[in-house]
Amino acid sequence: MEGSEAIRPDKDGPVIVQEAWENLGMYTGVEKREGTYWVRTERGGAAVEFVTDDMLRIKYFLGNDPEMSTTVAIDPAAAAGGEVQAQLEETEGGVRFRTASLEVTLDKLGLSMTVRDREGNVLAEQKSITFSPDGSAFGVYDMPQDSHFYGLGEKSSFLDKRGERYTNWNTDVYAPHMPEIEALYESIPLLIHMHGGISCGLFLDNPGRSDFDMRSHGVAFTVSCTTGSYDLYFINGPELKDVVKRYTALTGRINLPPKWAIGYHQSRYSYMNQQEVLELGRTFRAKQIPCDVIYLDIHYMDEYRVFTFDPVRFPDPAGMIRELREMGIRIVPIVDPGVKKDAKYPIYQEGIREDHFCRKLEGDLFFGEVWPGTSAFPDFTDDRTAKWWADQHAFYTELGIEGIWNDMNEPAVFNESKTMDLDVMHRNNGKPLTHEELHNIYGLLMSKSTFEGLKEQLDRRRPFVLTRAGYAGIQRYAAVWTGDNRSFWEHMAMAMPMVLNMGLSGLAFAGPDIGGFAHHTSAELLIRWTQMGVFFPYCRNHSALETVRQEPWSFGEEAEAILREYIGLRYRWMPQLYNLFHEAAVTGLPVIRPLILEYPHDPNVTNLCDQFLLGDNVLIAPVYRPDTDHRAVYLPEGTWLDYWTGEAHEGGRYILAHSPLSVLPVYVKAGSIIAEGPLKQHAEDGADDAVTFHVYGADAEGDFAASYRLYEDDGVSYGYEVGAYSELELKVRAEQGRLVLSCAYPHRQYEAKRESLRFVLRRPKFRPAEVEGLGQVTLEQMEQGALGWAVDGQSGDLIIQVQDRPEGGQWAVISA
Ligand code: MIG
Repeated sequence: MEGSEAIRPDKDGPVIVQEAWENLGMYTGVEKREGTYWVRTERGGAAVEFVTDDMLRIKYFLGNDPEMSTTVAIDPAAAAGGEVQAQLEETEGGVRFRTASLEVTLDKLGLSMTVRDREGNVLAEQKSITFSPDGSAFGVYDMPQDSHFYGLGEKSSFLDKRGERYTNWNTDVYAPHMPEIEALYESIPLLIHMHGGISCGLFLDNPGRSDFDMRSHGVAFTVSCTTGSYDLYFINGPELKDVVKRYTALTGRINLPPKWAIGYHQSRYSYMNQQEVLELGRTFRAKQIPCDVIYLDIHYMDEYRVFTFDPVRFPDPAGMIRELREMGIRIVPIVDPGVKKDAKYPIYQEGIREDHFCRKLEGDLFFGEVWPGTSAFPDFTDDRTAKWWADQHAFYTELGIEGIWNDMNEPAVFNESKTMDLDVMHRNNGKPLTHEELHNIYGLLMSKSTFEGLKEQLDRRRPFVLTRAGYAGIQRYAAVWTGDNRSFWEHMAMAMPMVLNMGLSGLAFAGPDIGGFAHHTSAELLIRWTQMGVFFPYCRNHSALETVRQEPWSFGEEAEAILREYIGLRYRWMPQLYNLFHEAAVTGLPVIRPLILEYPHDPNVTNLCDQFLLGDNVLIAPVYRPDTDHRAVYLPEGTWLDYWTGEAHEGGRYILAHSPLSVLPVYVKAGSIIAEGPLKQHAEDGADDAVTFHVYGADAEGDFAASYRLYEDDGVSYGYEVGAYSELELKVRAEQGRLVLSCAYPHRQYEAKRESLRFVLRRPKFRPAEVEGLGQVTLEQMEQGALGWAVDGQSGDLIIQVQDRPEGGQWAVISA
C-alpha cells in the first residue's frame, strides 16, 4: 500500500519540457499504386486504403514509405476483400476521397483527416497528427459536448469511457482491478465514438503501447502510440451496431464454440490431485448440479513444466479424464508460455535445439522468472515456432483433452517491468521487431498456435481455448476471461461494463471469474454473481489458493439449491444461448449487450451498465449489493414481461423489481420468442434435442407479430461448415381474432432428435377457445408426448404440442 508520499509535489523530478513534436509538413502530391493512395508531404505522408466503402485505413509515416502488410489483428478474409474504388480530388485545402458512403479530406498542412458522411455530417475530425523524435505519434480529435465512448475491450470503470484515459499494454494485474487502472491483460485499441446520434470507430492497429485519452484535453480526445506506425482504421456507422459488425468483419468473429464450452465450468487454483478432481465430478453428478468442465490449474504439472503431469498427484491422467468424460465432464488444463530451464526437460531441450525461444538482438536467450523458476519463452511471432508449440498439444489431445487454458501470456514475468525485456528481438517471420513493438500480440499468437494445434489434432471436433491476454482479433481463436478479480461486490458490478465493452470490441465470448478469484466470497455474493454469470457468454466459477471454497455446495443447502436452479437455468436456455453464439459468429454482434446497442437513441442508456440484454430482447438486472431485495430496473420502450411471473410492464421508465435472494430480475420484451430446452446435467446429456418456444405477449388482435430463427447442429463437429445444420423459422401473427403459428425449415441437414415441437404462449392477451386441427389434452398427457393443446390453469399459459415435421406446419389459435 502506498502512503501520502505517493503524491509528494516533486516526486517525478523537475518538469521537463518535451522535445519538439513535428507534423508532416506541406502536402506535395499523391500517387496511386495498386490499392494504395500515397499522399506525400515534405516529411513523410499517409498511405490510404479503402477496405470497403465504409472503412478506410490510413497509415501515417515520417520519412520513407512504410510497409503496408497488416498485423495478425486483421482477419485474412477481410484483407482479401475486393478493392474499393474511391474518387480522388485535389482541392485547395488538400486531397479529398469519396466512396459511396464517405468523404475523407486530408489537410494540406500535416494531412490531418476529416471524415464526413455523404450528407456532410462530420463523423471524425482529426485536429492534428504529430510525431516526436523518439518515434511516438499523437493524433488529436475533436470531442463534441455530446460525445460518448465505448469499446476498448477489457477496461475497468463504467460503460461510457468519456472522462477516462487508458493505456493498451497487456499487463498481469493482481493488485485489485480499480477504476483507475489503465491497462489490464487484453488490449483492443478500438474506440467507438458516439456523438450527434451517430457512431463510428477508430481502430489503431499497433501492437505496441497505445493510449486513448478522453479526459485530459478538454474538447479533444487523443489516440497515440509510442512505437511502430500510426496505422488507423476509420469504421463507419451510423449505428453502433454497424460499427460492431464492420469492426468484426475486419478483425474476425468468434468461432462457433462446441456446446460444452458454453456450459457451466468449475475451476479452482488448484484442484490438487486426481482424487480431488474425480470427487468433484462425482459430487456435481450426485448433487445434480450441471457442469461441463473442470479446470486443472498449475498444480497438475510436474514442477510447473508445461506438457507434463505430476506423477504423484496425477498418476493416471488418462484414466481420470476417461472417467470424467463418462460423467459428461471435460478437463481443461492450464498452459503458460514459460518453459522451465532444465537440461533434462525434453520440451526445453527441443526448444533450445531447434531455436524456438525468444532472444535478445545480440543473440542471448531471454530468461524470466515464472512459476517453474527460470524459464524461456517461445517466440510465437515465428510461424515455425508457433507450429512447434501447436504440435506439443498432442500430449493433451491424445489423453482426450479438447480445451486449453492459456494464462500468463501477456507475457507475465516476475520482475519489475512485469513482462519480457523490451529489447527482446522477435523473429516475426523474417521481419524482426522488438518486444516493445509487438508486446500486445504475444498472448494472441500463443492462443492462435494453441487453437490451430488443437484443431488439427482433434479430427474435426471444435477446440476450446481460453486466454487471459489478447489483442484485437483474439476472438478468432479464444474465449477471454477477465483475470484476477476479487470477491468484491464492486468487482461483480464492474464485470458488467467490462464484459459489455468487450462484446462491443469483438470479444463476444467473455466473462469474469464467477464468485471472484482472490479474497473470500460469501454465500450471498456467490449466489448473486452466479445469477448474473449464467447469462454471461463465458460462465466459470474460479477462486484462488487459500480463499474460502466456492464450489456451489460450499455454503449449505439453501445456497446450493439456488445455485443449482440458476446453473440449471443456463442449461435450459442453452438453445437460446447457442443461437446467440451462432449469431455472434456470423454477424459479430455480442451475446450480451449494453442497452445502448439496441436503443442507441435513448438518452437514459448511454452509460447504463448495471443491467444488460441477452441478445436483443431479454433484459437481465442483477442484484449487486448485499442485503438487497429490491432494485431499480430501467425498461426501454416497449412492453416487458417478467420472466418469472409473466407480469407485463410498460417500458420507457424505471420500475422497482422485488428480488429476494432466490430471484434474478429477468424481463422479456413482448413480441419475442425464446427457445428453451430441457434441463441437462451437461451439454451432451441425453440424445434429446427437445425445444420449447416461449412466445411473449401474444395477442390475437391488432398487429401482433413475432418471429424467430433457431440454429441447430450437432454442437461439437465442423459438420456445419459443409451444411450439416438446421434452421427452423417460426412466425406468430395476429389475424382477425386468430393467432396463427407457422414453422418451416429453410435448411435441414441436421436432424434434431425429437418427435414434437412445443409452443408456450406465455399469458396470452386473449382467451384461447381452440386450436384448429388439434385436440385439447391435459398437461400430463402432453408430458407423455401427446400432441394437442392445453391451458395451464395456474399460469394461464397456452401450451401447444405439434409434430416436428421437415415440411413444417401451420396452426391457428381461435380466441374465445
Ligand atoms: O496468479 O495459475 O489469472 O486464474 O488461477 C497466478 C494460477 C497465475 C493467474 C490466473 C489465475 C490462475 C493463477 N494464475
